[in-house]
Amino acid sequence: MTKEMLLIGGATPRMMDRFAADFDKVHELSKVDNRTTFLAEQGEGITAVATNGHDGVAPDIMKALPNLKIISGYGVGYDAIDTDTAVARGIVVTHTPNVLNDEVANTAVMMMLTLYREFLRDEAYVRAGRWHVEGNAPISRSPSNRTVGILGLGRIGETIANKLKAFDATIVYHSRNPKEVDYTYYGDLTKMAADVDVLIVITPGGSATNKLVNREVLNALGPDGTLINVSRGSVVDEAELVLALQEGRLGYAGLDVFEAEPKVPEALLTMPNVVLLPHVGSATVETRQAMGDLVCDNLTQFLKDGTTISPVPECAHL
Ligand code: NAP
Ligand code: 8YV
Repeated sequence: MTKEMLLIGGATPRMMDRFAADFDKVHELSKVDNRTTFLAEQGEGITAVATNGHDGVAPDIMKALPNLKIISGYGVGYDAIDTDTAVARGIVVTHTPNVLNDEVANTAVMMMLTLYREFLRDEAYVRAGRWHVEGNAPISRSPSNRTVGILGLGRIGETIANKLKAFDATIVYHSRNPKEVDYTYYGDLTKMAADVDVLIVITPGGSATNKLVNREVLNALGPDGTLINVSRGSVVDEAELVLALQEGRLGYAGLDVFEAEPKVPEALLTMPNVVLLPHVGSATVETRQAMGDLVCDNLTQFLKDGTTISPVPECAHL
């Protein structure tokens, strides 16, 4: 039987070389003219899919691949993949945990530092020649000694907490279950938001966390508070976030993720108190290479002996 895989989204040349070494045929969805015809003609032969956190696997694709055995995801978040259907069909879903902890944590911390020190404002001040004309730029606020609440103290959340020790932060956290750590646990997210300077959101996306950061939480964070979101846009009620910033009920926001990427609410684009990034939390050469290697390693191992290195928890028993 020929080994055929489907690539959804892009892949680096290094990944393409690995796919070519492991499979007889690599179908690239991005190069397909008519998706319906392609799926009808080729669907039966495809046993493996490589995809990313944004595209996942759409229901029509899942349905059109009756012999699918493995979905290898590029990214740790897999909310765009229907794991219930995968488990029911015995399809293993894998993801890329841990290899990106450091990078995503760096992104969260850098956004926090940027917002406190107003480096984007100050950099623009120099470029616009205002230093010459207007003299010294206005001063900013110190990021040191802040109380930081982490919503989702998992692999990345703990890495963020460790990095913030260098800034003498007091760390508190909220998740569904308390962990064996020295940080103070809050069972109530709104209460935690009221007690912190900065709320960093780093839970998974999906229905369980949908709009967890709502109007009440944003109000509790308050006019001096900072919201950083490096998880998924769905975790924050984006319309309420915009309103809170517009009405001065929330002070600052650092956003790497949005509800309907790549769409960013128009109102945010002109706000000086927000930092907006195009979902680049893990986007460095080094980390993306490690993620790509893990995507390929999962496929290679599966082809060899039917096991995988990093299945998502729902598929660990398969
Ligand atoms: P993880 O180790 O599974 O940690 C997730 C944490 O969220 C856990 O502490 C979990 O604790 C908590 N959590 C889950 N559901 C919750 C809920 N309903 N309410 C409150 N807390 C909840 O995951 P990770 O590896 O740190 O990754 C986290 C997420 O970051 C990913 O799923 C992905 O969406 C996002 N991410 C974004 C980027 C980016 O580029 N911006 C990059 C990588 C990852 P409990 O189970 O105890 O609740
Ligand atoms: C990736 C991510 O940018 O790991 C995740 O969950 O969101 C990011 O690392 C994304 O998965 C690639 O599409």
